[in-house]
Amino acid sequence: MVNDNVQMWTELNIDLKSHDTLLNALGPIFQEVYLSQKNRPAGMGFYDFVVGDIHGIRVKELREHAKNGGKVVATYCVFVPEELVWAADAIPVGLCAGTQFSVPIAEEVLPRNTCALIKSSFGFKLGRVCPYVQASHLIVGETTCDGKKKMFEMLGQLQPVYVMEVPNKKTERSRELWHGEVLAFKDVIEKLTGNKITAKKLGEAIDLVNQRRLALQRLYNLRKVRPVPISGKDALLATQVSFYDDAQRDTQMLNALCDELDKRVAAGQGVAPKNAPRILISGSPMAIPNWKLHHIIESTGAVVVCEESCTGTRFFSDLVKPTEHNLVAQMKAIADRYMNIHCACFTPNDERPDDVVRLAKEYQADGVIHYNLQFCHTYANEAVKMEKRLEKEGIPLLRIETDYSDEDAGQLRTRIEAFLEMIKH
Ligand code: BJ8
Repeated sequence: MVNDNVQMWTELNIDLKSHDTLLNALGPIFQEVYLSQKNRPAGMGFYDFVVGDIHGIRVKELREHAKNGGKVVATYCVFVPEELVWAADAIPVGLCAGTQFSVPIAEEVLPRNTCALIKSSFGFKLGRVCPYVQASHLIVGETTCDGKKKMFEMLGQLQPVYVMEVPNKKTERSRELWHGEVLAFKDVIEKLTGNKITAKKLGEAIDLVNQRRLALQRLYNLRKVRPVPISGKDALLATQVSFYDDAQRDTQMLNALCDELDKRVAAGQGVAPKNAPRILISGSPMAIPNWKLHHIIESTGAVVVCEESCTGTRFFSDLVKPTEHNLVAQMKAIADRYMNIHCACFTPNDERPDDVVRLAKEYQADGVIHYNLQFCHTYANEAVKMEKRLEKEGIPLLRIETDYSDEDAGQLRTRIEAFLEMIKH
């Protein structure tokens, strides 16, 4: 199996030496952050297996698909409508970009004062250490922020890239622009795959992705309970894996996990004491293996109960509304659903603070931690508004600005401990 993988990685033009260093570093981190947790649901065994074989079986499945003439489409943002990819019998893969490992590689080309997510993703390609990037036939970018826009231009010199234009406002005109972008994306995918997207195929794809969203909603609803039956770290991992696992299998595994959590809830069994401080995290996405903030928070005795982020509620809260099986209605329903993601790239984006207030109440959060990747100006600016809004609502907020390195871990721990002390009283 290991030799099979090495052969596969070689065929994908992976830098084996560097890749070994990456995988060897992941094992001990996963042991410390995940496997050391007590009282984990048995259903997390699947996710442990997925991480333990992170560049193995799933990449093999993608390769098999490609050998049979299928295409793999890589994405970085939850704005890219994956339904269209599935409907053309291609496989979408959300790329990770959550590790410090690839940041210095990217810094050889990109300005250092760029957000870690952008540097990490570019470094994966430049350093040839990610088999998912290497296995993809097309990378789909978007115009959500300036750093990404410019990075995609450079990425396009190394691999085929297509960029979707995400509008910056939520006006009628912007909605029309976005609808046009979704239609254009359909053409791009049809051309890439040679497959026509029919109403029947699109209907099936909408259902496939909606089912996974419903399973994630179910998981998150279980986190509203006190005591909470699953740690924030485990829930985050399950969400992160949803970005690249097979959607049908992922839905099954999520529902199996939720069945187990239902029993825990019925038995009043939690992963943390009933009175453990409950934290809602709001802000930038946390791509695998970015578990830094959750690990710090949960090792102080608090528990993360919700993430208002694109590796959280923004990923699955809205479904594509069911429509008649005709392409015009389906494409409109898809465009409408994706325009409803309250990313900080929009101006204004007043719905996001509303969401955070609502979620804090629903999840019985004792406090909110606003998580901002350094050099991400859109979220940094929204933090100011968020602070004012939450103050009005009497919800304590701590603003954190960080990157993927561990250099500030001690300082973050001290600040988080002080925040938890404050909200306990
Ligand atoms: S829909 S949040 S996944 S763009 S890369 S904006 S952190 S400076 S990731 Fe995002 Fe789509 Fe919006 Fe969600 Fe800031 Fe970094 Fe830009 Fe980032």
